[in-house]
Amino acid sequence: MRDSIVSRIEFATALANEAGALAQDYYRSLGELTAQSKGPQDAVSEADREVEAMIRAALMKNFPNDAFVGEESGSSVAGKDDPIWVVDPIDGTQCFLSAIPSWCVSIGLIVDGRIVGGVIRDPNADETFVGMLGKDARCNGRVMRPRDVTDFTDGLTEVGWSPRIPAAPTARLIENLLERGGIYRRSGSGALGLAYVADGRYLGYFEGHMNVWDSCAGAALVSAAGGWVNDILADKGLEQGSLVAASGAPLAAGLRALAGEVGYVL
Ligand code: LIP
Repeated sequence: MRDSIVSRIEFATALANEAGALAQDYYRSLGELTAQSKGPQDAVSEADREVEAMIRAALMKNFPNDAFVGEESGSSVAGKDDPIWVVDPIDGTQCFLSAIPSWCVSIGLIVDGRIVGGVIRDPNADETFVGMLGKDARCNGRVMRPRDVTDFTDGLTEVGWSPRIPAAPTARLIENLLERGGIYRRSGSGALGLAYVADGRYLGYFEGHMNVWDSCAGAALVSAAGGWVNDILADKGLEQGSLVAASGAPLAAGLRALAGEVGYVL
């Protein structure tokens, strides 16, 4: 299976670059898109749907026995042991529709119940992040490493939030982070935030709940880069999403403590 994981990630890398170009075409003509609301702070347009359709068709053509989980088109039926593709065609949709260049294409791969690889494409910055468990994680071919700090005072930490969870615990977590001398940032794309942890640009990332298509590829990048990320597939995470926390390994205890103080158990 390892060879087939390598070939799948290689295929997904080229596909993510193509999908990023298609998304960017839509991004350049935002005025022609029709945005719809799926709920508070949860928008979608034909760009999301068309980019996901393109990714899904290419993956199913080349790997017809694999399963697919997509933000916009749902899940295909998976055999127990089938590889599963987990795709967010445009992560950071709210930013995308607001003409803020903080969004990406995210393609994750699960084999035998484990996240084994992922690709994140940011066409705005012309960066492609690729990670494979047991190999490494790279940004445009450069090997990535998370920061190896043990506290929050020497860099940025992203904290995400969505109306899927109560506001108070996240607000308190941000306050506690600032009290520790940390600096809070919110980009609007959890996938890109996790890629930045893998690349040492962020000290860490925390969000009380993310859907699996938002977090899968980013979790793969952090693990492949040698960082720490919680098990986002535990407790039905594939179906229901999960809390997401990631950092360099030395900061994991600090991030767990920060989450624990506001009631999130990691
Ligand atoms: C987004 C996530 C982000 C979360 C947002 C939204 P989308 O994904 O990346 O972390 O806080 O609510 O879910 O909806 O832009 O694909």
